[in-house]
Amino acid sequence: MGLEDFPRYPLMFGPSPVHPLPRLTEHLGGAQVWAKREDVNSGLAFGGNKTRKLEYLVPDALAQGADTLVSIGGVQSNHTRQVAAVAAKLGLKAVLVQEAWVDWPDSVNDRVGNILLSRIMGAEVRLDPAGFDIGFRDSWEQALADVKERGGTPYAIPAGASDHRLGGLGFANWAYEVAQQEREMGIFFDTIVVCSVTGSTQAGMIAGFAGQDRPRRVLGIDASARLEATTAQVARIARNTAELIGLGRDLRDDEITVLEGWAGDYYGIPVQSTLDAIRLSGSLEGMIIDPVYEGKSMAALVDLVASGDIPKDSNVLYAHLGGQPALNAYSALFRA
Ligand code: 5PA
Repeated sequence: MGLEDFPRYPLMFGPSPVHPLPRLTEHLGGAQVWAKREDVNSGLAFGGNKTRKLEYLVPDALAQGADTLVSIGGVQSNHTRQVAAVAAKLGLKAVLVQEAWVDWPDSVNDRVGNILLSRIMGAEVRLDPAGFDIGFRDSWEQALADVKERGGTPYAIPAGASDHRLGGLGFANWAYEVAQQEREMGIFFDTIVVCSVTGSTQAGMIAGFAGQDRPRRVLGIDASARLEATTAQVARIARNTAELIGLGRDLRDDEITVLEGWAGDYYGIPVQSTLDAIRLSGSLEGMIIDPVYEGKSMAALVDLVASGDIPKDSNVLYAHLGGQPALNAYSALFRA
């Protein structure tokens, strides 16, 4: 059994673009920095990493005869916005539980950005006061029960489409896509930098790269401020995914690296290094990143390249996973 044995429903334009970041590279004075752009991977409501994951969940949902996708995230969840878009595209309904994952005072937090887009796409949006947690929640079970009670057939998609049997496949495929692009461009990325919260993005990458000949480092950057829970989830999903795609060996612990130091104290609250990274990426490359996820992984990349932890002779690939709509809920941070 290999990855090609799993049906994939196309939701993206094709392989996501890979390009160098020359001005950022020069500024940091170390490794060559490139980006692979999941933020422009699809025409469905700005795409992002969940769109890629959902390519492998959709066939399962359709096979089960589902008519409603049910999922969960924070108020400014990128994931639930992508679920809403995929539901619209397929002619299904979406029920989204939006929890108060971030104690963020912006007065338009529950009106702009991702949640606005989900409403435009016709999703049923349920605000819930529960705080940050990547696990299974009562409110989500309730949403599933409500759909059934109305006579519908729900399809359950956990937070970030991660803790799902098929959750790691999208980014296992990303790893194959990278290898193909490397062959075409004549380059090898020895280091990948990727933001981790619910885990299946990094986990899928690890499982996909593990079957390739040349080893490389996949550095997960925790943005949840709960390193242990994130690392455990990445490890579990990576191992499940490796088994599913027939890797034929167990993953070693040293293949699973999640680093802390850039999340600050709370999920969803940017710290100074996050804001600096957002401005740096925007002003040097015109590449927009968000304050919840990508700003934190970019802050890590900046430090790791500048310190030489990612050595000068390295080619590093920054996985841009999307997430820009949330910036609208953080406008106060950029007035000056
Ligand atoms: C998210 C997740 P994983 O959850 O797969 O580890 O990915 C982290 C991540 N970058 C990185 C962006 C832009 C993301 O949106 N977002 C979640 C959401 O609800 O949007 C699942 C948390």
